[in-house]
Amino acid sequence: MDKNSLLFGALSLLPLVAAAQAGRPNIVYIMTDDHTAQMMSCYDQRFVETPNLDRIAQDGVRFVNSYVANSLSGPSRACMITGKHSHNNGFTNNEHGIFDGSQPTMPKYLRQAGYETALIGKWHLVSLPTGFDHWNIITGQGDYYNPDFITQDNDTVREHGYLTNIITDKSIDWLRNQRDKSKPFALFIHHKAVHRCWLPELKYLREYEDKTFEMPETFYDDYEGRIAAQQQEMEIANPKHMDIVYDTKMYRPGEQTRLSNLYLSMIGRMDSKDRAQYDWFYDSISADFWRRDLKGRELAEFKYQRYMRDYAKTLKTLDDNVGRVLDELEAEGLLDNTLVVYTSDQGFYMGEHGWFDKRFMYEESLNTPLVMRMPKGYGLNAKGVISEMVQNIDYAPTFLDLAGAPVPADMDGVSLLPLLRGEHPKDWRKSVYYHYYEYPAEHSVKRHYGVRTERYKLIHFYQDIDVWELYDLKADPQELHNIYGQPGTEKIEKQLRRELERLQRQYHDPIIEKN
Ligand code: SGN
Ligand code: CA
Repeated sequence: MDKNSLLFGALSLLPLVAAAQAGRPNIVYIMTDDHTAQMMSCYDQRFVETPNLDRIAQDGVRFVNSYVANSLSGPSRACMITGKHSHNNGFTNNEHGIFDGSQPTMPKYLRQAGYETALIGKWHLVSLPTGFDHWNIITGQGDYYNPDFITQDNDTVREHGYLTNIITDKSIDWLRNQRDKSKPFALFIHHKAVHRCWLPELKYLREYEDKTFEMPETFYDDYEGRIAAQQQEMEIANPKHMDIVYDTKMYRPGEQTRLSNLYLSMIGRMDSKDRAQYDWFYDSISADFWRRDLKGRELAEFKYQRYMRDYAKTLKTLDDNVGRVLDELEAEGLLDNTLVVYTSDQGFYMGEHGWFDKRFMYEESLNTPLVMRMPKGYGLNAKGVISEMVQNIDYAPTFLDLAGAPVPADMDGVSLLPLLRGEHPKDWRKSVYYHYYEYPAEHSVKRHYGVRTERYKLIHFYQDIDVWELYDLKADPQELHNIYGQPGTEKIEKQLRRELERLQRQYHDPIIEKN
């Protein structure tokens, strides 16, 4: 064969490759850590602007009833990747879990279906990733400044710069230079941002400094009628929970707190020039803070403002970086053939009930932001708000369905494609199941499971307590009044307990046998 016929042969294949690609949309899944809907302007306008995250929603859909199955990082990630509830994927809590990487997972099924798969950023499942053609993960929770990454050869390499930017650089490099361009791909971009302790990129140190954030109405909640809420350890005001040095950066030489050494080791990773800039910024705020000697509510409100500002700054870099990924997809002509998903591993408390952190089945942390921009040409014509109840166990079935691969019967989640097509199936789920396990542990949130319907929420806290809570979300959206056991609630209690049991049977949660 001469050169010309070789060239002709190659050219004649091109339309086939293009057709194959057109038939198989790509997936870009961006998941952040502890990012909550209150801090995303397409959900809530009170606090910040997130133009790039909102862009996804503007061009696509925004889920307003999007829930996790277990509001904690590792478990949530395991749910996402397996399409199964925690008891079925085996990773129930961060502290004692090791993800069994030999089990079938969504990226493995995608590979079988001919996709190229890549994972970059936070993994947090202890065992090394399986099912990805390419991966590069941060160590454990990772570091914002000069972070360490684990390579596919299991080497740990320190990178230079700010983590959120580095994760994006690596993702863009994979998209541009490393992937096999003859295959559809699924790229998982997992950020550490905006996880505690909210260390901003230096260029945004001054952002939000002039803003005074509105206090949530429930900031001074007294937890009456809610025993588990009384016993948590995640209060902004409590010096043993939110650390004045580590969390709010009010360091001064010689100041020793529970987490001050951890803080110093984290900021100690910075190059000396960067560190000087960082210190210069926080030192003056800190000096002023210590001079004022704040007490009581003044101190609590000072901590709240510092928390909100640092979280918002850290988020700003994240929003920029999501914009970079969208721009890259657009520039490469990939955007219209890609499902772009933006979500978080759970919601978070921004001072509601006086808290930071997550874990509870109450709204702020049960919810997680979820927006999607759909590929064109597959009939995924939904636009705007989707209000059906969805859960993070649905992502795996959705991606498989989109790839044209069968959804395994043992997955607990369901494909969201009908909703993305703009349908409103009559038999769509009317309730979601939740189960949180990490206790005793940091922040002291008791074990609990429960069911949420459109209007009600029933929770059972167990292990070293045995307490039920019931909320009417219509009458009490802030979940301040536990009406369990009150006269007049008998009927709804019975219905919800029945629904809870039905879900536990459907998902084979062994807890039901112990009840
Ligand atoms: C760390 C944080 C906690 C946080 C957990 C779990 N403490 O342990 O505040 O709840 O992670 O978060 S810290 O002192 O190390 O900052 S998760 O999102 O990864 O589940
Ligand atoms: Ca998290």
